[in-house]
Amino acid sequence: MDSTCQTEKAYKLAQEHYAVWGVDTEAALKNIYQIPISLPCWQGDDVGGFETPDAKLNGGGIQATGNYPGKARTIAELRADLDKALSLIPGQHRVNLHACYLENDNKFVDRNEITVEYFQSWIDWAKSGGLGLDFNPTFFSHPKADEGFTLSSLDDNIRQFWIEHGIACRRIAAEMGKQLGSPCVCNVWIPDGYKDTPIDRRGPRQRLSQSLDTIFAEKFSREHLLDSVESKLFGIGSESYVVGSHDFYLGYAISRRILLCLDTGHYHPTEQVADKISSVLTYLDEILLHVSRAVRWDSDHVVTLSDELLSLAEELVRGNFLERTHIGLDYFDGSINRIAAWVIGARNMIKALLLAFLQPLEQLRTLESEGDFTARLALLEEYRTLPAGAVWDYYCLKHNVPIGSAWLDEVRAYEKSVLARRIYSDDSQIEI
Ligand code: RNT
Ligand code: ZN
Repeated sequence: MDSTCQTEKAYKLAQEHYAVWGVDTEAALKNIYQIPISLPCWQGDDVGGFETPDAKLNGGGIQATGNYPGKARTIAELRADLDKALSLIPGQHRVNLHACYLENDNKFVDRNEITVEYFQSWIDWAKSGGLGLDFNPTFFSHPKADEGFTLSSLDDNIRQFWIEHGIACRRIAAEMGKQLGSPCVCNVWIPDGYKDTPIDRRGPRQRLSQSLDTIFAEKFSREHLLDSVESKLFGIGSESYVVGSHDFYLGYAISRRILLCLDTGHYHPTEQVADKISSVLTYLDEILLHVSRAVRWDSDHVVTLSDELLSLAEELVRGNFLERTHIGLDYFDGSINRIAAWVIGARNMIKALLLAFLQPLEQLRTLESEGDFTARLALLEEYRTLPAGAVWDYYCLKHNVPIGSAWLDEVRAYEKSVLARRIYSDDSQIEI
């Protein structure tokens, strides 16, 4: 029996198995196909960007570590790498760009002067690949962010510069959404904060609120642009105080009717983003998720199929929140093959959603409303070992992407024929 036949046969058995529990596997597969995942372009080059020939991540309280060979050196390489990754991920997805990934033909243009022209090639590429685009202003890796403050800076000139950047980015994002016929989520994350205990916690937050209001003053159609703000607990060098905290942005997003971005690495280790969703969506129309994996700190490790990821997906499915949630991945690991990093994280996100859709929700809801918590727990635990893998394999087969770990062979082949030929002048990577 060939492998296609085997996959189909295993799926049929799984389908029957799930039907006994009242779960329709076909419906689950249809559902997950509707959910785009936004891939972080910055996983492809360790958050370097292409603003200058030697651009690299600098400051911002975040850090990409690892020196795995093959990092994209140009926008063309980054797109080729993304194309490769996307070909190994079932479904239709999106790419999340940062402003520092502009195409400026080696003529430096500062952040407050960028326009959509510098992103037209990205839009054209996305259009030809049937992809959506999301966007982020870049408030780090810039001399005007070196003091650790941007939109909340005491210095009027610095604040004004970053306000102009925010305004420029929203215009770009709106145009991306317009040209691609799918709203672009433009997410504001700033690194502002203090290493040590501040005297004035209030001033920076007031300035941030005012700066944001100025940035968001221009109105765009929600069919083109969705504004979002992202909080954080702490960063490297902002351990004691972060201006854009969770409480700050929760209040801001609710009062301004914009999206709140919940990054799974930005909370206390025992806090669960899954538990926050039903609270924030009581008051907000939509949210953005930055699905990440924090290991001891906001380390932005590749997303794995962890209990945390599963409960996040379960919450989205159980609460019927998917239509109001934009899912983006946010990590950057330079210590492994970067294309594999995209593929692993995205496939895990989709798998988690599939697992959530394969749960016997009606039955579980009934048990809960009847107060039968014993059966609720028993079923949930029995459910963990049902043959979801066969359903997942069939989904991959149906959407023409490699089944099981076969995708890794393709990444290895690409590594040999493409990545290994990339030579780095600054010796930052080992030549292979
Ligand atoms: C930083 C935030 C932010 C960044 C990206 C690169 O802690 O999570 O979303 O990861 O903008
Ligand atoms: Zn994030």
